Amino acid sequence: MSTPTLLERYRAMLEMRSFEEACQQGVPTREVHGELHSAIGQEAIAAGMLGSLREDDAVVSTHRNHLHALAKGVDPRAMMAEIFEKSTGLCGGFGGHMHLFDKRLRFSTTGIVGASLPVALGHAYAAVLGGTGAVAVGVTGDGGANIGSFHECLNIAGAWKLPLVVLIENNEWAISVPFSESTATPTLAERAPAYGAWGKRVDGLDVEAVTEAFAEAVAHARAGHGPAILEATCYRFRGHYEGDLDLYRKADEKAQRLAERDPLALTRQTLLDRGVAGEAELDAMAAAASARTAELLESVRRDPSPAPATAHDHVFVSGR
Ligand SMILES: Cc1ncc(C[n+]2csc(CCOP(=O)(O)OP(=O)(O)O)c2C)c(N)n1
Repeated sequence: MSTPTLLERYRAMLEMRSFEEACQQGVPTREVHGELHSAIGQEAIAAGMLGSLREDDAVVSTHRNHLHALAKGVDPRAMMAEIFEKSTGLCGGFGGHMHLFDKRLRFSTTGIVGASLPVALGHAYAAVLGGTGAVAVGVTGDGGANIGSFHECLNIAGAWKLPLVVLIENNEWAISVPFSESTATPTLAERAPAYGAWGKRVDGLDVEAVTEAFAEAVAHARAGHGPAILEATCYRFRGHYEGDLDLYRKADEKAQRLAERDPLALTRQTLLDRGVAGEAELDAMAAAASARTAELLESVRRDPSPAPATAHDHVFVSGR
């Protein structure tokens, strides 16, 4: 990757991390209700999605969804307002962090594990019927890859050569269940031949490697060759949700991963090693990203909550 591009990806990763950190602030203050799932430690995967997708491509994400939305180009202000349950949010503050939808950009999420793939499959089928050349990306975790719908969707996508890209974020844990104890094969990408799919496992901390592999997966699906599975390895830095006591992971495992597997620290080191930028410039970049996000949060906090009279809006039965 050319150095300006790596620097741009690094900037995107800084923005992503500061976005997640800003969202965390709303949990103890009770501005954000329900479980907030942070993707800190997984930024290189979302940043690796940049540059490969068209506006009319669909992305269907999971409960850990903020960074995929940013990668798809969803407006960060409208997203943060939704997460902070404001009427200015993407869904008027009714959805909250697990339900971010942007119809124009074909971005959606689901809190139901394994349910992102059937929705993405529908988008992929619609793209074929409409002859649009669009692809659909279905994101899942390693836990979600063991749900029946994963196999069903990939099988039919393979049989019908649908443009489905399955992006697996393998962060080693599905809440308290380690990947090694729940999965029959050492990797998930090696399942690909069973579905007639393209498959690759990539280091999800290496933004350059992810960028290249994601572009390859998208190109495969867009060319009409059928589905692609990209498994990106990473580590979940935070508890499953903010507030999770996280007693199932050993303290030394977490400490080691945090010290050695931080994608931001690794990318920063690459930029320094290649002489692309110096310490001071990279520090300034990080400070600018934090300042921009702090400003965004401050502005979102001034927005109104949805009016109580609208509580029954947007439901199938009014309840009145
Ligand atoms: C159908 C269903 N079963 C269980 C849950 C509860 N649940 C939420 S997240 C999660 C684990 C998901 O693990 P993984 O797919 O690896 O994603 P990660 O949280 O690691 O990003 C579970 C079991 C759910 N939301 N939906």
